Amino acid sequence: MTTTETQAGVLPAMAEVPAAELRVAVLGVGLMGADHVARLYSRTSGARVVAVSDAFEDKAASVAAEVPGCRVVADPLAAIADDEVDAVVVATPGQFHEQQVLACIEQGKPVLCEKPLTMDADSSLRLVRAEEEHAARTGRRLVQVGFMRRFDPEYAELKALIASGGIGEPLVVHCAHRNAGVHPHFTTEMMISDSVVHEVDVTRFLLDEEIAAVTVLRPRASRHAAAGRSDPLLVLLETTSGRVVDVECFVGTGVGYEVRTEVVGEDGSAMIGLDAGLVRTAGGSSGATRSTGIAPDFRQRFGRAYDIELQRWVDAARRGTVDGPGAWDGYAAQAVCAAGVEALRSGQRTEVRMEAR
Ligand code: ISE
Repeated sequence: MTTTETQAGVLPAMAEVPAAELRVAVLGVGLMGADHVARLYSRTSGARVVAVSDAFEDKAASVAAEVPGCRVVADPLAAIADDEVDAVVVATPGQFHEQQVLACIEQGKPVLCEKPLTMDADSSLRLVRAEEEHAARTGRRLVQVGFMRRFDPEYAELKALIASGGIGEPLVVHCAHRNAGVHPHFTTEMMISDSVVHEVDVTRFLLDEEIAAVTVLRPRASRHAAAGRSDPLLVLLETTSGRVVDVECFVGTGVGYEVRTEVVGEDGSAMIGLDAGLVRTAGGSSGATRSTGIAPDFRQRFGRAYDIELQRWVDAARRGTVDGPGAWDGYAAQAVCAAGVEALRSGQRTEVRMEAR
C-alpha cells in the first residue's frame, strides 16, 4: 500500500515524507504486537521491523523468523536504546508501559503505545509531563496512544460530519460495544478499563471536550455471563458542556463483534458500525432472509483502522511529528476510567478528577 492510494485526506502525500526508512522495534508480540509486526512488514511503507522483544522468547523468535533482518532482543529496554532502532511500538502488557514509554522519551524515540498508556491516571500524567519537558527542550513530541478507532474511515467521516455542522449541535451519543466473548479472567472492571475506554476516547474525539462524570448501571446479567461478571453494563458519560453518551457494553453476546455509534444532533443524526458492507438475500424453508456479515473480533472490524494508524504513525515519525492521539489523550482516558471503576463499585454518579492541561 502507498500512502496516497487510501481515502483522500486520510493519509499525507508521499512527497512530504523524508527518504530514510524508520527502523522499528516492537515490544510484546502477543495478539496485537504480532499483528503490528505483520502490518509493518507487509502493508506499511517507509518502515522496517528490525527488532522484537517478548517475555516469551520462543514467540519472539517465531515472529522474528517471518521478517527478514529482524532480531530478537531479550531486554525491551535494550531494544529501545539500540542504535539501530529509530522508533518503538509498545504492545507489552499494560503494567510495563510506563517504564518503556518513559525510556522512549528519554532516548528521544517516537513511540506508539497500545492502550492503556499506563495502569492509572497518576502514572499517565507523569508521562505527559515527561514528554512536555522533552518537547520544551527539543521542540518534538514523541508519544502516540493506540486508540485506533480515530483512524477508522467511518469514525473519521462521522467526525467530519459533526465538524461541518451537518447534524447541528450534537446532544446525545448512543453506543453499543459488544464482543462475542472474552477470556474467563476478564472482570467487570475490565469492561470499563479495557472495553469502554474506547468509547471514552471516541467521545472526546467526536465531541472535542472532556468527560466530567460517569455513572454505571448494572442491568440484569446474561445467563451466559462468567460467574461474578455483570454483563452487560450501561455506562453514562456526561461531558463538561452537558452532553450525554450512553454505552451498552456487552462482552459475552456469543454473536460477533459489534460496535455502533449514533450521534444525535439538533438538526439530524448519524450512525456508524452497521456492518452493511455486503447485504445478502437467501430463500429457505423457513422464509427468505436478508443478512450482512458481522466481524468476529476487533482485529477484523478495525483492520483498516490499524493499517491507517500505523502508516500515519510511520509517516509522522519520519517527519519528526506525532499525528494521532497523544499522551494527554491516554491520561484523560485513564482519569475517566478511574471514575468509571469507582462508579461501578459505588453505584453512584462519580465526577472525573483531572489536572488542568
Ligand atoms: C480489547 O482489549 C479491545 O481493545 C477491543 O477493541 C475491545 O472491543 C475489547 O472489549 C477489549 O477487550
